[in-house]
Amino acid sequence: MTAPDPLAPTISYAPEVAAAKAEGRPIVALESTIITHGMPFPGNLTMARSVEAIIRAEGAVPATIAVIDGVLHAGLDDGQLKALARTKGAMKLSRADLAFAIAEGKTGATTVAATMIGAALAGIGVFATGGIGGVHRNAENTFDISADLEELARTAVIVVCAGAKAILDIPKTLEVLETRGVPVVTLGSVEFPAFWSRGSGLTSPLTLDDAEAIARFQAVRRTLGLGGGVLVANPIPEEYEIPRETMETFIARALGDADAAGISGKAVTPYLLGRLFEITEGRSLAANIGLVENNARLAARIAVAMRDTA
Ligand code: PSU
Ligand code: MN
Repeated sequence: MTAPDPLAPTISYAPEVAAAKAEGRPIVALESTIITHGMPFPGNLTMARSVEAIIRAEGAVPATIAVIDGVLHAGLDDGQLKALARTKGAMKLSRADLAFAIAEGKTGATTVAATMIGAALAGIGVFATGGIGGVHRNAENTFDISADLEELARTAVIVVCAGAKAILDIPKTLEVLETRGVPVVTLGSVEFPAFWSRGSGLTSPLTLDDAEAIARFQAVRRTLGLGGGVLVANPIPEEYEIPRETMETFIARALGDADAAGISGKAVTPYLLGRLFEITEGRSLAANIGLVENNARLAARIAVAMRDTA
């Protein structure tokens, strides 16, 4: 037996994901930071299980990406999902530290950026999440711009989200995506959505009306050798929507609290998300779960359609 080659990235596939890969069936990647740092327990576990069930019901296979004790996983069993949902100690992994967690045998949850990397290594072209990281408000002073945006520019994975949270500077986020050549496509609306709200007041750079059109678009991008991802924005279902003006006052409070507490770096996004769940007394959590489920359904349909356009 030779020692494992540290330069060969090894992925541990869940049996269901390995079978889907072997048979060429559609697969949807899911991130794990939303579980460990994006939602409180037990809502995070409810969400993780229900999105997996939705993806299966659409005829695709879910593959939650995470690093557990130094092993990069594509697909977690229910015990692993439960342990991740309860843990307080997981690292939050992006491009900068994904390899560190593997090299050092750590457990870490993958952000949008690191999940895209894991998905691409695993040959998975679609990924569903809630919201992406972006340009933070006051970024002109803090330089706080999520590595998610750079990853969208370099890694060929379609990311389905519900737009960007208004804790971010949404116009600047769209500007950076445009500069980096990342297509932003809103499903069925000319307005870019703002996570809890169906609208942001900003025009979506592009609009498409169904999963098949999104799959075709990425196929043409691939043919042209363009590389990089596509950001698909799927507006929150009306039944879960929280009006923009209502959220804005809550966001202002959360931002003020973050400032007063001196929160910076990687801690900013998780802190703001946690404060908002507290301030809205769970209303934003129900909305968050509803929109992730909606995104999982669309991502599964895109994965099915991509198999047909491949
Ligand atoms: N926005 C959300 N929910 C989340 C996140 C962002 O509405 O859970 C998580 C995602 O994992 C995203 C990460 O990739 O936060 C971005 O963190 P940062 O801003 O530190 O790059
Ligand atoms: Mn940041």
